[in-house]
Amino acid sequence: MFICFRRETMASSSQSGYFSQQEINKLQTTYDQGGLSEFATQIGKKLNDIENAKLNIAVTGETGAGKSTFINAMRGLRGCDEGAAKIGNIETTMERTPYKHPTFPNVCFWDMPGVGSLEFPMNDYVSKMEFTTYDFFIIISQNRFTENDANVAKEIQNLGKKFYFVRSQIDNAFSSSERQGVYFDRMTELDKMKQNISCGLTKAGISKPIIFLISSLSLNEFHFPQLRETLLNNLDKIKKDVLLMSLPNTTVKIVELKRAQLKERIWMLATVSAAVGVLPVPGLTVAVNLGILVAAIIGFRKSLGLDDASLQRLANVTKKPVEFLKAEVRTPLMDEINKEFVTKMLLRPGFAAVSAVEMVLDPIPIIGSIFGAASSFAMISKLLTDVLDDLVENAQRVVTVAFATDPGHPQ
Ligand SMILES: Nc1nc2c(ncn2[C@@H]2O[C@H](COP(=O)(O)OP(=O)(O)O)[C@@H](O)[C@H]2O)c(=O)[nH]1
Ligand SMILES: [Mg+2]
Repeated sequence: MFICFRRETMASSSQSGYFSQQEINKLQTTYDQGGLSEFATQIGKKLNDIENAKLNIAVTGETGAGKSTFINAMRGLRGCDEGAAKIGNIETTMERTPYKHPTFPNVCFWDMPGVGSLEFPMNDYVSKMEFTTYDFFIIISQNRFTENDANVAKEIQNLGKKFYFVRSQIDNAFSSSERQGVYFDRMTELDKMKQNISCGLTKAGISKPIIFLISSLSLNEFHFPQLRETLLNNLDKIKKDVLLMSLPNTTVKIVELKRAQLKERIWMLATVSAAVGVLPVPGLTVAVNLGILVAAIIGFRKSLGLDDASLQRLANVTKKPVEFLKAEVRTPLMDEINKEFVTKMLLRPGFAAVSAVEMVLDPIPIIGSIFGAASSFAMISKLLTDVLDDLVENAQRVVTVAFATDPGHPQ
């Protein structure tokens, strides 16, 4: 059901994390002086900023540490997939290699040669690897972190940038103990190992190192979920948005986070769609920019990993037949989305009856006074909210089946 109205979900969209208080105040002045058109132009600029924001992530560590495997995991790829970083490759290059996200090319992971394999000193490393250009750094090791790792961290620290220590291949450490009949509580053991690493790094001069112990082959185990959460929470609003949308849907929680973030964009999309170059649409009582709506819906679908390529990648990584995942996608929103389709949705019986009581018109204070309840803005907000909720329901089902371990679902 996608044309069912949910009051509580509308209410939660009445926030505006993308704008600072100062920007919100400025928007009021913009509207007072330039009217709706200028106001909508400013909102459109913010949407463009979100769309075009880039995220550059540096991944460094010695050969064999697990850099390539990690870079693939973060992009939902296996080592054998097109565009994947080669696994087990003995580095001969002194260059950094960019690996773009397959769906969101604005997200780029940079595979850097380990410092230990270099002929040039640390200062040169910092400039050759263009340290100033990254949003944050991941320093990977499959074992203890070395003096080189600590030195790299200090350089990053000097630049005032964020870095995270990732001890990879932790599954190997556990399985070899378990094979020898040594069983322990995983979380307690992980804490102990983390404590050890932390002591070592502190001795090497890194205060309060942030450490995660992960397996790049198990995206929901060990510290991988915490790592994702920390990376997201340490970014500013727009970059957080960029990273979040690029994350493979490995948990229901990730899909839920995506919903919350996309919901915050709805009032902005509704503003530009109700105000920028609108033409009357036959049969509709309000004027809307259908092109913007079509693009928004396709964007939602992509962010929620429901496009064919993303479903195929998820099937590959979880070793499930892709048909299995596709069977969970049951919505007309996966058919061709075009202007006719969106018009039909807006013309559904009862759809236009959005009352002022139901509709939250104040994502930022000024919105309520610009648009009335029976406006294009109200209708578009409702439409996009319904669409988003429907797509999220489908994405939730997909992730549940993809990571199900019960015998009814082949592994
Ligand atoms: N079991 C396991 N193996 C891993 C993991 N990460 C990397 N590997 C393996 O470790 C080896 C080196 O990994 P690679 O990503 O090529 O390291 P790089 O040289 O730092 O890029 C390969 O054989 C990988 O399959 C992991 O998290 N778990
Ligand atoms: Mg590699």
